[in-house]
Amino acid sequence: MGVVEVGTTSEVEFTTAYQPIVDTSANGTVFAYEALIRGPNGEGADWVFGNVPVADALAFDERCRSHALSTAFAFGIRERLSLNISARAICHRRHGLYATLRTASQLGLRADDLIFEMTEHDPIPDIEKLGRWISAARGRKVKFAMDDFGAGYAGLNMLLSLRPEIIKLDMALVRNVNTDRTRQALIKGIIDACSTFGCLIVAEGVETQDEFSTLSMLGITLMQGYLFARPELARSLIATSGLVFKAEREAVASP
Ligand SMILES: [Ca+2]
Repeated sequence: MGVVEVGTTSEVEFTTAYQPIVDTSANGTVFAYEALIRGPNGEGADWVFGNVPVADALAFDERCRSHALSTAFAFGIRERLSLNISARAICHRRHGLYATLRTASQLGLRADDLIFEMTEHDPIPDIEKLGRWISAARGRKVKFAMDDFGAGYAGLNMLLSLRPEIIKLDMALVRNVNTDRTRQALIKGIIDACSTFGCLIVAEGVETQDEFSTLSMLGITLMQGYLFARPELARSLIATSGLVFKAEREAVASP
């Protein structure tokens, strides 16, 4: 459990849970674990960040990524790690991307095993500057994913400007994809566009066998969601990994 003092009078307790992104073309092996911030009793990220003063948000966010790295290291998780970072934080000199890379280096974790999921809930004021920071980080073999693609501001302009290695289709696009031909057509178009620059696609929030089957038919092999595994704390992740993999295999074995 991490405890971070914020502001002058308060502190915030948090921990990290990990949810696998599975490769359904490889018997459901884990492609990466996404690190997700949680409260001490399993509260969601919004609850945790709701306790953090706005002025401390970037520093706290960086502390969360450090905690995710050190916890994964302590529990012997050696798969790729996918870390959430806001587009604004990437460029922050003190609490941004490079602070996280320094932590990874101190732990002996390889930069090319790290994926940064760019989240953005506000417009990006200077996308060219962001692109320069991302290009520089790619020199260290770091990979970037565009999070929640199809929701909010994570849209076509970012895709075209930043050319991420991975995009994560928002669960709003995935939900009931099996019964909605418009969603299927949109996803086909995204797959076509991404294939022109070698961008991988992850479907987020996959919950049913029917969604899984339709996404597979469309050609998506990387998936994340309750159908495969819920976010788990590192300790229980190790203890239940057999069950996680069993669920993945059953899902993959379906049509
Ligand atoms: Ca994410």
